[in-house]
Amino acid sequence: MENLMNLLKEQCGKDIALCSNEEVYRGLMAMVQREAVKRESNEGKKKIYYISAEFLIGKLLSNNLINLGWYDEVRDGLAEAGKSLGEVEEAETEPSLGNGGLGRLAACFLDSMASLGLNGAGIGLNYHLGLFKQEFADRLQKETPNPWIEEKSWLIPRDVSYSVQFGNMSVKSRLYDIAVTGYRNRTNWLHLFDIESVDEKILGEGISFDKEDIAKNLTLFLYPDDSDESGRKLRIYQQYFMVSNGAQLILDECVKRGCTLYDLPDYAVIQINDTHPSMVIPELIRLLVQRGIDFDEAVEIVRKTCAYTNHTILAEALEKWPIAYLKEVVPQLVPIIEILDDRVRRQFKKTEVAIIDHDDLVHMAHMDIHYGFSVNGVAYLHTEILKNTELADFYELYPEKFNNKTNGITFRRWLLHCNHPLADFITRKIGASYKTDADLLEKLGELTDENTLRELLEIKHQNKLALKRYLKETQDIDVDENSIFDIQIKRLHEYKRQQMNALYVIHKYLEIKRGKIPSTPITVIFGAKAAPAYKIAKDIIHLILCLEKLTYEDPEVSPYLKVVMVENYNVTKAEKLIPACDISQQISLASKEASGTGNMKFMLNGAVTLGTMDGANVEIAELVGADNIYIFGESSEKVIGHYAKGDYVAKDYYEKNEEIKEAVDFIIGEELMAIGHKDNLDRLYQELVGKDWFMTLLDYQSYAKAREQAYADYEDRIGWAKKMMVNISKAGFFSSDRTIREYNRDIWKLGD
Ligand code: 26Q
Repeated sequence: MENLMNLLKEQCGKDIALCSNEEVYRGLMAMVQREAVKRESNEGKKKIYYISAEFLIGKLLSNNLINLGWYDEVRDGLAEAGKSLGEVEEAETEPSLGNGGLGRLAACFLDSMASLGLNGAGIGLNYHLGLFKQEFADRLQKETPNPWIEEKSWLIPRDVSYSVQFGNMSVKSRLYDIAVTGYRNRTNWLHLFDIESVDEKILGEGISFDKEDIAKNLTLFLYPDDSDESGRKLRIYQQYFMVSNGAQLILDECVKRGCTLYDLPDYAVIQINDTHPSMVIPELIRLLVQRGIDFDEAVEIVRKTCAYTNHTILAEALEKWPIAYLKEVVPQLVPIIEILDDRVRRQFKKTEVAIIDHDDLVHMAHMDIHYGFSVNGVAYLHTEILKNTELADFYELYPEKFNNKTNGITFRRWLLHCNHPLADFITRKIGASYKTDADLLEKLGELTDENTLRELLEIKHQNKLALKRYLKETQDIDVDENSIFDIQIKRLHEYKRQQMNALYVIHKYLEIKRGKIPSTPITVIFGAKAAPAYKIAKDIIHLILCLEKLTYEDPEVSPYLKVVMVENYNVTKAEKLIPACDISQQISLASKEASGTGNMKFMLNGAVTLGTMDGANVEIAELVGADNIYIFGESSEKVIGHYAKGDYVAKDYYEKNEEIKEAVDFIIGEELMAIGHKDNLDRLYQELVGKDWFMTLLDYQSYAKAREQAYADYEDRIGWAKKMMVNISKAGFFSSDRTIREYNRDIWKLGD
């Protein structure tokens, strides 16, 4: 006990009781970093490089304390000095180096790689401002910059620098490292590349900036708005900067470990996280040729080194770059891509599998599939859809390359750190071994006695109280801890159908106004950022914020139904929301959500899922059984059929169902018009009735029915606690340790 606190005192240069929370935070950060470096390792011949444009790592202090085994000692020592670790954590800024699921997955994977002792590293970019900060003004989303790098930060500057050549200039990079401590294990590194000339002074109003001035803006933001040409080109600059640095670093490291470059696949495996880093393929070929290797041989070396993960089947997210942009930004890659395309065209007749299409667009995913050795989806259903529908032409050519790796989450952050009461409860009941062997959670399934179930309910209640206090402090919102906490937190996208949740809220509101009172009050919580140029997504946020005001300020309604929209939803907020959730909303249009990972976090923390048969919900349903999940909506096959036939007509559902019509009409009714903006509400109404591309109305009726059933079942508290316990006990499968073991077993093959 004395030891760590003495070190901290030394570090801070005075008694802890006299330090500010910021001083304590910086002292602990320095101690963690020193220890992390001591535990550094780079053993083993072969190394996995996880290259990704996003690493949504969240705050790092507590997670590191847990992984180093220091947490309890530091928390208790601080308490003795009159300090609270929780308050010290507040001093840390959250790096927002990701948009959502894909970036958070990369962060969970780094944690698991280090915790399993794998020789691995992450490679990405050091965005100074990351993703925008969301503020609400006039019930609309407003974007502002989100600086996170302070004078003392988790970034460790290194003496590593590479030169990166673009069409019109060359830049010099600078490497920064963030330690990734393994849980009771060694340290790996997250390598983030940057340039020195980035200049925050080019910021204009909100998050606007001069997109043309690449030397000053290259790593200023997590890829910005790509709704215009200069935004799209900046994205290519960022991607090439990332992969060129990454490829140079990988080759240097491998050569240092004894690689001749001909045997590169024995020294390195590169996991390409979605298509954002796909240019690593032509870049590596270019560098190998530059270092004297014959072109054909270079292609084969790269093919054996690179593996691709697909995270989406949404057409707009599958990157296709105009060759003209590439000629301007990365001219040295274009002849290589043309040869790669030419070879594909000679070998295969189907033009659909070409890399460069007839509109001169370069299909990044096609390049990955032809010139990598593995293609994986991120949940069982998603991989099946890739094989049978989306990438069927490729599956026919290379069945052996396709494999599934169902996503996972790190239990260190998403249970041990975010939900101490539940983690302690589990330890009391089944011992601590589940912390390294998540499958042991199964043992909880045997605990069906009423006392234990009541303990579980009490933990949930305490977590709800904690969230209530947090919402009061941060947004001055009052919620009832005895209400049902019904939560949907994720990026705002039409396919995720926050609008369907909102329509149900309208329906409930109208019922209450007509005198039908819910047995238990309901708090519907949303958290979501919308892409700055995504109009309908922003309209949906507007609708939710209008419903927040409507329910909150109406004394006939607010005791029974409240809508809350959490501002600036991020990892830190997720950590507060998830432990307090009763019902986890996972309601995407079947076939569209590749996996989802929030669904897993909620389940692990004792929420019950209300969801469609989409993404990893399918596997959750299989594991917990029909009694412990609320499934509704049309199947992915039927949905894919509707798209193929083009036979879905939203208006038919609107006209035929009174409940739907009433809720949709309410969007442009006088109550909301008095609160909100006509433009936004009109546009949303038109979209729902006239288009509804993601088929909200198709599933509304079965959604409302399933949700009612969940609310009715909630009344039986012991019955509900049983469902919670089953969910927690079956969550072991979704540990990212399991996922990473599978990646290693089937793709990376690092050996021991
Ligand atoms: C593409 C082109 C231009 C601009 C931006 C993009 C872009 C940016 C981010 C495309 C996709 C993303 C992020 C995708 C993402 O987060 N996908 C999610 O990945 C999770 C981890 O596998 C899954 O659980 C989610 O289902 C999936 O939506």
